[in-house]
Amino acid sequence: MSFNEIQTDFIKKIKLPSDPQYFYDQSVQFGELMMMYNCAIREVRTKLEVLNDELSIRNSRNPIEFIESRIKRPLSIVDKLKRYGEPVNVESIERSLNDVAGIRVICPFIDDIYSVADMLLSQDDITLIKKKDYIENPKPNGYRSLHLIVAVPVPMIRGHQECMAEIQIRTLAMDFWAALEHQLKYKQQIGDEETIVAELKRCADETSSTDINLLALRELITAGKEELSPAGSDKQQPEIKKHSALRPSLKRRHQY
Ligand code: 0O2
Repeated sequence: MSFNEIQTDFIKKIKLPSDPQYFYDQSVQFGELMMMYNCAIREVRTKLEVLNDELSIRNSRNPIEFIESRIKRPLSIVDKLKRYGEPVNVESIERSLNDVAGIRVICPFIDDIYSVADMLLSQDDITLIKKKDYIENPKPNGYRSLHLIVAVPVPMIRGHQECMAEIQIRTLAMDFWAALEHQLKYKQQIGDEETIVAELKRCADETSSTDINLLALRELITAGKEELSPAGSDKQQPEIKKHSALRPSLKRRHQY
């Protein structure tokens, strides 16, 4: 076998494009695109952290428990492009995928989800592209979360670049269920499918009831506190001391 034949065979096996210049150009562009998605994540994270600080002073508690983020793995990118029937190249990623940059915001209570979303979307430079409310309309398996696809301008040397990001906002309880369901079942073929799917759905519904009960409990406690506190007292003072851009809970987990 000649060297050329060996090279062609190798390229076929590892499924690399046979044109080395095209491959080189694509890998450079891929690196630049991923860097831009990373910057978009940083932009959105900073906005969320600032909002959390501001809302924590206004409401005397933190509406964000913690934030995670991730860049979609190359294999998942390829899978999704193939699923959409799109060619696997850098141009398709930018054109067809909205969730390469992913940010997950975990809130203590259901109403915090909507406060955080409203505050974020009221920012001048954030544009809502698509909203999927899986809390109003849970998925058949019980999955709940608010998904926002947003466009965020990323400051680059050649000017601002609009970049898409997916923001998933959910409660601690919704996150707990989704994390376990992701491990146990999400996109997997398993035995005794019917029973497991039904059990997971039951757990999701119970988790959702707990969310509603905890919100009612918080309202009850807040109403009780307001009744007990003397009129005119400065309720915000102790919370201002707690307020810090480096709250440990915001640093707890970083990637999903
Ligand atoms: P990963 O591993 O998180 O990256 P569409 O945009 O409409 O073509 P898509 O992308 O499936 O369809 O959008 P959707 O429904 O908004 O879901 C996007 C993400 O939400 C998923 O990303 C998951 O992170 C999460 N998700 C959606 N459904 C479920 C579910 O049933 N269980 C769990 N645990 N998570 C879910 P990826 O890219 O699929 O996966």
